[in-house]
Amino acid sequence: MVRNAVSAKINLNRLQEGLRAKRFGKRIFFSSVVGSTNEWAKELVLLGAPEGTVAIAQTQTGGRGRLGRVWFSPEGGLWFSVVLKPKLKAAEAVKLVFVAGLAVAEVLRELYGLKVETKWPNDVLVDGRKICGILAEMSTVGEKVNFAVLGIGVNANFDAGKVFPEELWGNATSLMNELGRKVKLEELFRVLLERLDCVYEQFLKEGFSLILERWKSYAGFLGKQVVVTSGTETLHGLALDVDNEGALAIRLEDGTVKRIFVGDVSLRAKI
Ligand code: BT5
Repeated sequence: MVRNAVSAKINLNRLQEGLRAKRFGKRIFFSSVVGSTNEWAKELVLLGAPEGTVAIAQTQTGGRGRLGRVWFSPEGGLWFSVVLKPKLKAAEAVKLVFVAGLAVAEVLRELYGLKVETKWPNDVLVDGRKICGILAEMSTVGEKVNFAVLGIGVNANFDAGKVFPEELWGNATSLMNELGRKVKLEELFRVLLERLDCVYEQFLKEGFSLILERWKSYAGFLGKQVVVTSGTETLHGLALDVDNEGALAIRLEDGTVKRIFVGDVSLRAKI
C-alpha cells in the first residue's frame, strides 16, 4: 500500500532501473507519511543500513530544520534523506552541507533554467526566497564520523502562498510558483541523486576547494551587506567570503573580520 501511495508520483522501480549513481539509491525506503526522513534514516543506520541508503516521504509530520526549527513538508514536495559513511573527521564532514547545496543548485538550474542562489550555510533560494533547505547531521566517535545523514527538502508541486503559514509567505517559494507548472518529481529525485552522487564522489577524491568554488559561484550574498545571527549575537557587516573550513567571513563595521561557523544570514535592507 505504502509503495503504491508513493509510486503514484514516483515509480521507484523505474527510478532505480534508470539511476546512474554509484552510491545512492540502491536501497530506497519510502512512506506516504513519516515524522522526519532524517530521523528515519538514522533509525535505518542503527538497523545496519549502508552508505547510500535513501529515505523518502510524501509528507513529514515532524520535518525539522536546524536547531530544532520546524520544516513545513506538505504533499507535493520532495523530502528525502541519504545515509553517508565517509571516512572523514567531523571538521571535514561539516562541509557536506555545501556538497548538497551545490548539487541542488546545479540541478534546479539545469532542469528548469532557474536563477538559483546558494545562501550560507544551507539554503537554496530563487529570487531571495527559499526553495530548498538542507539538514546535515552526523554521529561521531571521537574525532571520526560514524555516519552522516543529509536531509534535503525541495518545495516542488504546491503553491507556497496557499500551504505555508503567513510568516513564510515573503521568504519561501516553490518550483510550481517559479515555473507556473508542476514538475516531474521522479525526474527531479533521480537527477538529484545522480548529481549528489557525483559531487560527493568529487568531494571525497579531490577535496573541498573545487566544490566550494562552484558553490560560491551561486552565492548571491557575497559582497553584500548582511545581518548574521549566531546564537545570541547579531552581527552587521560585509559578507567577504566562505573559507575552506566552511566558515563565513564578514567584515564588521569597525573594520575587523570575523569568522562565523554557525548562524543565519539575511541581506541587510537598504535604508
Ligand atoms: C533548513 O533549516 O533549512 C533545513 C531543512 C531541511 C529539510 C529536510 S526535508 C527532508 C529532511 N527531513 C527533515 O526533517 N529535514 C530534512 P533552517 O535553515 O533552520 O531553516 C528552517 C526555517 O525555514 C524555518 O524556521 C522556517 O522559517 C523556514 N521554513 C520552514 N519550512 C520551510 C519550507 N518548506 N520552505 C521554505 N522555508 C521553510
